[in-house]
Amino acid sequence: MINRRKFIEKVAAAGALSLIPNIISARNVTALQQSETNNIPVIISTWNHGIEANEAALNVLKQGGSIVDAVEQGVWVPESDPENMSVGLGGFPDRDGHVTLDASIMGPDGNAGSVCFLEHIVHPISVARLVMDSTPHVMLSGEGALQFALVNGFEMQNLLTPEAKKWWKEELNKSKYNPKPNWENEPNEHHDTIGLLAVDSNGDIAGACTTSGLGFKMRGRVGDSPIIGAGLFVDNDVGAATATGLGEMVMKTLGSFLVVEFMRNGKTPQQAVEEAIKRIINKVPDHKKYQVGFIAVNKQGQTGAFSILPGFNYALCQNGQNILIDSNSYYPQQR
Ligand code: SD4
Repeated sequence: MINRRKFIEKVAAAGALSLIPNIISARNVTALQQSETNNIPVIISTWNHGIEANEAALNVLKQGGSIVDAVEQGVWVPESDPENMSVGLGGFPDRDGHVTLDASIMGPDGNAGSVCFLEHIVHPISVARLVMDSTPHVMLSGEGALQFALVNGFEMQNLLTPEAKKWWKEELNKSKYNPKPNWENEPNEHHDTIGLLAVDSNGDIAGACTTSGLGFKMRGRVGDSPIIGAGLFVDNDVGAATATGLGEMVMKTLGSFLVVEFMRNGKTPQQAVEEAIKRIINKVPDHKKYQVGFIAVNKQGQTGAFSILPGFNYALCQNGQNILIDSNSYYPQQR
């Protein structure tokens, strides 16, 4: 994972000064949002890499692209970054050394597409989009998803970078085939899925979520990210939510759908994500050892973020600023 210091150094070294994030704590965000009268367009996404993804999504909107183009092209950025070890190229492999990808996308018309257990394709989000746009289905998996991608002109590529391979070999040496390696000690490591949500100036909403999933997972394991309602959910009447962290806990509570339903019933995005985290706390006995974070946005452009453990951050692009924010968490300290 690229930690925050490394990330800032990288961005600064690239001379991309406009991308250097202001890092602020979640407490200041409420004041920042309340002082604004117009909250849309807004783009919100998970983790450090969200800054560059938001920037790319915003550029699409500025150039008159659709909200679905914006979320898709936003998450392309971490998908094609070999240094990002949780998404697309360079993603952590499973315990057999294969990089297997999950992705999902939803648009304002309520349509959805996803792929899971997809190998060899750098941009699974675009395959998910094609499933959404050009098939009567919502989800394609594994070999079928790859076949569909190849028929439609996607090219196969080796996604296992030397660095990820080295990591895998080290894990092989030290692990006892635990599919959740080290998470008890490092709950924010080995997972940096990007979930990106956007609302355009018409109030139309879309979302995208893409990941290589849990590093060193069992072969064939699929997480929450490609499951509509778990890793991502969009309802154009209400808002959208996406999740990061241990997908098993999100799947057991259908987290993103839950967040949107809380918003439908009148909660703000912040109240909604906090309730969804509390649901996991109440329902999943093992929850203290593992991280889950949600971000959410409603049709008015209000946002929310919350996690089980500290260490989760997200990027918020709104009102001319693109800032990295530390999320509040249920437990103030790592358990
Ligand atoms: C998964 N939720 O496959 C994903 C992993 C993740 O940040 O979010 N990492 O369980």
